Amino acid sequence: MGEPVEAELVPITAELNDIYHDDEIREESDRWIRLYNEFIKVFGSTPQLIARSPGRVNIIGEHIDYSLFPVLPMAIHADTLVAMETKETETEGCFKVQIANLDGQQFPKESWEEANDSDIAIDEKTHAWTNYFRAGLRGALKLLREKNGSGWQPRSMSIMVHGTVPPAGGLSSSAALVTACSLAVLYGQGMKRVEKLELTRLAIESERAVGVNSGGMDQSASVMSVKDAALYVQFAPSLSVRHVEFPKTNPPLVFMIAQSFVKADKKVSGPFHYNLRVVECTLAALMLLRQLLPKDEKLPNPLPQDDSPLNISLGAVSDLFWTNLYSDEHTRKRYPDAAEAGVGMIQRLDFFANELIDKVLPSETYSKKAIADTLGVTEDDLDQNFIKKRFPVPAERFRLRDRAKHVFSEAARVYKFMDLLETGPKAGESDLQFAERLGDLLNQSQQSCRDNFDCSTQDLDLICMHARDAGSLGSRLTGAGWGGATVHLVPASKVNSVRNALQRNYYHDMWVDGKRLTPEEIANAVIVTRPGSGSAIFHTS
Ligand code: NG1
Ligand code: MG
Repeated sequence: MGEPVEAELVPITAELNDIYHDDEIREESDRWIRLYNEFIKVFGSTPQLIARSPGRVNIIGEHIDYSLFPVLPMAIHADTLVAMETKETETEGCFKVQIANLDGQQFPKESWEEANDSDIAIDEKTHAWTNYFRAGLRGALKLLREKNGSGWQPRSMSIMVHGTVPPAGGLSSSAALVTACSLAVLYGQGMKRVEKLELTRLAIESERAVGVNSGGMDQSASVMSVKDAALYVQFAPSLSVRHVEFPKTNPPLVFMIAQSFVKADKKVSGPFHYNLRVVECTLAALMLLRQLLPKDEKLPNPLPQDDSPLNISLGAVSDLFWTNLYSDEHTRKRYPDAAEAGVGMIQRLDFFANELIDKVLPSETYSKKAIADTLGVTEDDLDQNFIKKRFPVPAERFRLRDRAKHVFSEAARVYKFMDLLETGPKAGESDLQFAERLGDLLNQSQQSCRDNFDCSTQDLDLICMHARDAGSLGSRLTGAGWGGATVHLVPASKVNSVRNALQRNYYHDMWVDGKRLTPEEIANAVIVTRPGSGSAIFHTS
């Protein structure tokens, strides 16, 4: 296990092999040169820097980061590049922004002016591609103003973007874009020492401005990953990460990513999917808190006011329960079977998932009224503080029990997965048997995402079934779900068998957006991946 990451700085380099694995450099350097030349063609001058931030695949720990439980993603080599040049402003009191994309036809060029002290406007309704840049720009300017004092004036910026993370593909294209944009603005506007943790926090906040009440996993993986190591991310008591290497096994194990081509565009489906799950997990936490606390103990009042869903989280509630259990005779009496269960973190989480939740949240769904009555607040309080605040969701009923069961069981699986990585194969156990135990955890995660969290689709289930039949040891959706990508733990000797099975059974004769998939798109739909490096600044001059 690597050492915890202190206030490390985003690396500044002029070497592509600091960023990519050797066999990726050829295709990437062609792309970088194309971006550099197109920048000169469109803006008539050369970029001073290229900021880069990758997408990520989540190995295990799905939909638990906003409940403050640790997760295990890894950066992939697909990334967003942001080439930038800053110049003195021409007109006093404001600065100019012009932004283009290497895929000009898909993402049209925009240019506009901003007043020096403007709080960059983002219209969530337009879903403009530049909204992600605006989100990054807003966050970066806020930090720059804090650091430089109020007299500081931003310089005008020319930006050209190019991303290779498939949009709405469950590989965090949004976090890669927001993070790369924030990094480019910070560095381009004069912050020559960018701390990884500071950039990560900024990117997490910025991304919420686009209308998704997201957790912090993607931005953490995008910024803080290092080559050849997965990233163990903890959110409580504060954001911290550890680099995790995989044990060498025989046969060697690889991770494969398979796209479903089902667009999971969270900006559009948020109120019915992602943002609704955040509300359900938050309400489940409140209901648990109310019933796990002694009757006479009041809920935190007023109910938490700040934006993030992290103020009342399932992670915080379970921590509070176990602390109370050991310090409060009254709680121990009410939950006698908890005392002997909750010795280690895994036992505590399994106890919640398998026993406590069914007792405390027995109903399949809860109406707003039932929740309000249990909490001793009005339905309007719930609307104001959680259901309609900032990320409004239209739901009137909430599936609290199953969401909570998923979260606690998934959090336990992350700890189990980490334990396995740390201990390696048991005495007398073959590497393959050991790998099968890792794979089982991934399969259990997929089942819980499907049955308890309801964020899978039949396409994702189909891909996982065919991959397992063809030799994958563990297959699951990765990212928010509802489409997007899947991740598979596969012995190297089975990679072709899995790829062929998916091409034969899933991608064969497939149409996306009215067009048949080309052989190249099918070939790129299933990739072998490995842990890539995080954000970096490429200094061109
Ligand atoms: P995606 O949609 O794959 O980028 C989202 C959230 C994460 C996490 C996962 C589910 C955003 C930006 N990210 O990831 O915080 O909650 O879903 O584990 O919404
Ligand atoms: Mg995303």
